[in-house]
Amino acid sequence: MINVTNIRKDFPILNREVNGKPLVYFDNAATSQTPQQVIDVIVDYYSNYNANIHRGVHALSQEATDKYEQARQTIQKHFNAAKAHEIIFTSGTTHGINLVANGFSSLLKKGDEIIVSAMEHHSNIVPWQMLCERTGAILKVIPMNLEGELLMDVYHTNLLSDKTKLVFCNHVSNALGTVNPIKEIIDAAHKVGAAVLIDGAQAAPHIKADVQALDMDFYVVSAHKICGPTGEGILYGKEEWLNKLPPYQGGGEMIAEVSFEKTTYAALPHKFEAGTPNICGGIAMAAGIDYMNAIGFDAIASYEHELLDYATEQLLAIEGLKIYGTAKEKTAVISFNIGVIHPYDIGSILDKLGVAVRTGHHCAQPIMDFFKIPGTVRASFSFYNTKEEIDVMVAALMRAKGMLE
Ligand code: 7TS
Repeated sequence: MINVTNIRKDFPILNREVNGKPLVYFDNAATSQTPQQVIDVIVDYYSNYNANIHRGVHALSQEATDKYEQARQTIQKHFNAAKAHEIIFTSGTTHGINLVANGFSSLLKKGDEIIVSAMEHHSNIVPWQMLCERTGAILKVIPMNLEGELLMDVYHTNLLSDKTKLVFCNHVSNALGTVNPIKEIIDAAHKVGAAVLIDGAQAAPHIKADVQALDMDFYVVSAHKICGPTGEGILYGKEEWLNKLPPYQGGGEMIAEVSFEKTTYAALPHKFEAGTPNICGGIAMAAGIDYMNAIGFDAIASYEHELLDYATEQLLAIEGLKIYGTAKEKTAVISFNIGVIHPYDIGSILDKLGVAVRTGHHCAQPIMDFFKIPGTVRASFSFYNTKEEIDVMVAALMRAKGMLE
């Protein structure tokens, strides 16, 4: 059970006002807020042991290195990776995807096929298109239905073949909230010998994924959606795949020996961690995960579903409101429009009333094209939100509708 009153005390930002109104923060799918426990970890790092890692013999460097490597282990345990060195620190989901896409440049040839889903964030489309341009590989798309569910029959029957080398799919769609059947996607891809990258950016705030049970080849996550800082994230990769991929960036940290004749690379995970990393970011990412685990992901999921059901019912009572993304399996994300009112106009009025929602195409233009709309208003909930806040949003929407219709 979630004690939301107590939890809200951990988030200083939730006390602030916006345009003279108490903040109602419903843009959690873009970035979650940060609890005091994580802010304290960041302050502690810069106040007490800020130093570069893996290279100094002095005390601060040792301390920072130990905390950074402990953070890797916390993240390893959270996602149940077999080995700590299968966790590569990145600057976020986008970085992780680009790292893998770049690595596959040397493993693909003309005519090989890559499959993506129809409901991807741009960061899980564009790097693969660039990979296709470099290699001559062909991009194929798993279509979806009007509920926002993937047409798995088409995937199994028409798309997968022995030409398929890679499959990419998000675990949860950022624009629709759909939870995709990733185990089925992964198992079928493995039958034809293809590798699978799952984009966990939107799943990580709601679902604790077990990378071994799901048999993932790659999983990518951003810290800033799970109570951690921006500019930080991880790529999980199976050891055998990470060993097969060439390094992404060259520089310090990622080498074993350097000479002008020949350079050899460091072992995992350092092979993919060139340069001074976001040390504090990695430590704070683990602190965010610890914070969420202390509440418990089962409790988080069941409370957020309560919010989702409540908000869905309240919103559908508004005349002319249409929800996009009505899959059976959803996280607490609701994308909607009211009549033909432009989502941006609704978002602007909501902002004046203290309610933060996201408007636009949510970096998922193909989804908007599919529904033939310019964008949506998206309200996304977290475990620190309340039904009272949903009531505030609904009242604000009624006002916006009255003004704009
Ligand atoms: N993949 C998905 C499914 C996402 O939702 C996002 C960010 C990314 C990748 C990229 O993550 P980044 O941390 O590297 O930027 N999604 C959103 C969003 O829905 N609104 O703002 C950012």
